[in-house]
Amino acid sequence: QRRQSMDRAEERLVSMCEERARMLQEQFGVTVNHVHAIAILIATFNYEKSPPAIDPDTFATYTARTSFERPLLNGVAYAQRVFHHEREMFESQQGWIMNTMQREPAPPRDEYAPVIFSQDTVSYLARIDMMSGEEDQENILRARTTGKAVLTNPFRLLGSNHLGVVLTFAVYRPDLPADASVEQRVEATIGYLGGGFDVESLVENLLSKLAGNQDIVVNVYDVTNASEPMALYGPSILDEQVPLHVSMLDFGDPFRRHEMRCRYRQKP
Ligand code: WA2
Repeated sequence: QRRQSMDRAEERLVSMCEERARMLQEQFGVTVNHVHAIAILIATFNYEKSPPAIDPDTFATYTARTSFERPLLNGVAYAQRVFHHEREMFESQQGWIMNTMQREPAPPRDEYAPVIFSQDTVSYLARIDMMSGEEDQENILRARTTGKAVLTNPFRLLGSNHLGVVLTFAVYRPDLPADASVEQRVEATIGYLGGGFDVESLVENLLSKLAGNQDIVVNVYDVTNASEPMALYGPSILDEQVPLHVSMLDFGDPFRRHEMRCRYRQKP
């Protein structure tokens, strides 16, 4: 009798965890796909058209109207690749000076990634050289060599200070061949499109709508380095004795591993 109710409790934990993991992975996937589509939109409409076919207001309007397609993202922004020798010309054409994330004028470097378009929800990214942030810079470099969606380590996002991860796609000149080498990819890179997965508030909101939410504790980790899991979502765990179910998560960056760990709030 006792044995059977234990099995049922375990089964319920497994099914609640798997349901949540599938749902989160699904919402991640649709969000990544839509950001990918905007990257192609920019490559199509903003390359070598003079005047450019997308301006900051058009980008803000389009991204606001399509935000329902990106349910877990705090917003989307486009950073243009600017080389050092182009900086003076760029800044005088834009009529502003690029800043670092610390709100200081960007110090000289080989190249920059100033945000020229942003959704209103992340308007604080405007004019920031995204290469001035460690996590964003790593993403930019990995996005352009791979041509794939890339994610950062968990960190606290600008603006909200919520725990999350940043998604980046490189935007290439449309003449990039499908079988391009790494060198060709880097050379053909014209900018970067991305945004922050606000895991702390948007995943909370997602999970809070599910039945049985009061009964379990959910954590999400980046386990790319299996011996050093990095917390991405959920309360810190004190009681390690409670039975646990682990569901795999695939957020679409093959370089990273994520998992969801679920347990009952109290022993069943
Ligand atoms: N987006 C939102 N919040 C952030 C953030 C970010 N990056 N970085 C820190 N907090 C413009 O990789 C290009 C968006 C990065 C794209």
